[in-house]
Amino acid sequence: MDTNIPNDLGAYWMPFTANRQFKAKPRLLVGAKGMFYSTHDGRRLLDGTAGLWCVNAGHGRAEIVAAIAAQAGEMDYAPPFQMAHPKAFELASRVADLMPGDLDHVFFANSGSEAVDTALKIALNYHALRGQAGRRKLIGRARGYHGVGFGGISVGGISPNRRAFGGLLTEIDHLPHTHSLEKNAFSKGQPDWGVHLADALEDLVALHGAETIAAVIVEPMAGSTGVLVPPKGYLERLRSICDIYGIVLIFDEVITGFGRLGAASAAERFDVVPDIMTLAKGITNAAVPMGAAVVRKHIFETFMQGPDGIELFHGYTYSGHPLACAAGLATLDLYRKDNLFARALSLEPYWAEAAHKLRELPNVIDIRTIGLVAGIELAPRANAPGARGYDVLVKCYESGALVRTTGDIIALSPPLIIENKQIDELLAIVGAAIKTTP
Ligand code: PXG
Repeated sequence: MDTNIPNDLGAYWMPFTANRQFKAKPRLLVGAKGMFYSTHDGRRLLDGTAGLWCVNAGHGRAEIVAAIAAQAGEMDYAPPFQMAHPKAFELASRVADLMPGDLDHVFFANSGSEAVDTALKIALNYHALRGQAGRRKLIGRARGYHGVGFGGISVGGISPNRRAFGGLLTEIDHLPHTHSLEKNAFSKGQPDWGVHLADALEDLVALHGAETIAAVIVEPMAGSTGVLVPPKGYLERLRSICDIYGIVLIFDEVITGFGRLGAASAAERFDVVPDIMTLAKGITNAAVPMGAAVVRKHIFETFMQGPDGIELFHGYTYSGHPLACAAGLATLDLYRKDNLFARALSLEPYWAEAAHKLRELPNVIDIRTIGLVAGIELAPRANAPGARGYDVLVKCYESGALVRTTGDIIALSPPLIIENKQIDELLAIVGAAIKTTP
């Protein structure tokens, strides 16, 4: 008997969910430990997605639980405007230490979406402070996901999001995305083809004029829209074009931050330092919501040289919330103690091998891997895009693994504590689901 299902599912309007489909056949998670969730019907579910790309150190880590509990007892909340508490400074320093180059200053938010809004606003304000208020345009990329704020959906490149609300911000343009099923299917790591796609930024500069462009925002590896790995040389070229034209380069590292690609950041892995970086998810191992925008020294200093008084008219009631900071500090300690970023890197070859073994299965048209991420793309059913992917997701759930699908692309991103035999188990469940899904 499903004793754990609440008797009324009506009031809760579920996010990014087919509410009616779900409520007809609910899938409730009621517990989590290590690599596993437990379900309302008493089953164990191997976590193939680290929650939602966020529980990088695995579930229910005692050190994080203890840190949150202790902080809740000591001081539940402190206002962040004109006041502060010590752990916010400590966590900011620790995060800055982990990030490359002179990404030295950290602004706290509560989610990836807020981190993105923060980054875009900082970029606009930065130019205005330098007497370049004409730089208002924000450039995103097709198939980019930057959360659901008005800024994020506008620079994002997901058509339903943009069509619904994204047109409200008008000073927006987009680069093409970097994936080609013809040119770089079945790549392990960075594909060889596609560096030239960065030159589209030159075209946008020619079209709009550099003096109107504030920032370019990209995910170094696009996650939500199906694991799009940057071609070799692509991020470097974006960096150099931004340098030439004084455009602020923003890396949205909400997914890639904190070990997913085998380094503290994608910026470190790819050796390209953006001007602003957004973080969330793994910053607290998802135990308490938190996001952050990290900025380079020259940007921060521009604000600090402005008129005396409040330098940036921006902030949230819960910026640097004490519980989030406590969770963040305990999380960073765990990442270091367990050496999890290096662990992810060392697992990468085994992970890639295991994922690419599925390439002979029916309907598999691409597999792409990097770090502890795999995207497995299935051919869509005629006239029913996404249906095959959804069926695979449900089948995996029923046979003991949590996976994530976006349309017909299965995205896997397990906690970085995964063992080889669990990699085998995960890919076996996914493989069987693909094989038996018409
Ligand atoms: N930027 C990126 C790159 C993200 O992946 C956000 C911003 C927004 O973060 P918040 O915390 O506001 O949700 C994200 C979020 C998926 C999926 O299915 C991924 C996200 C959110 C929902 C679903 O891959 N990432």
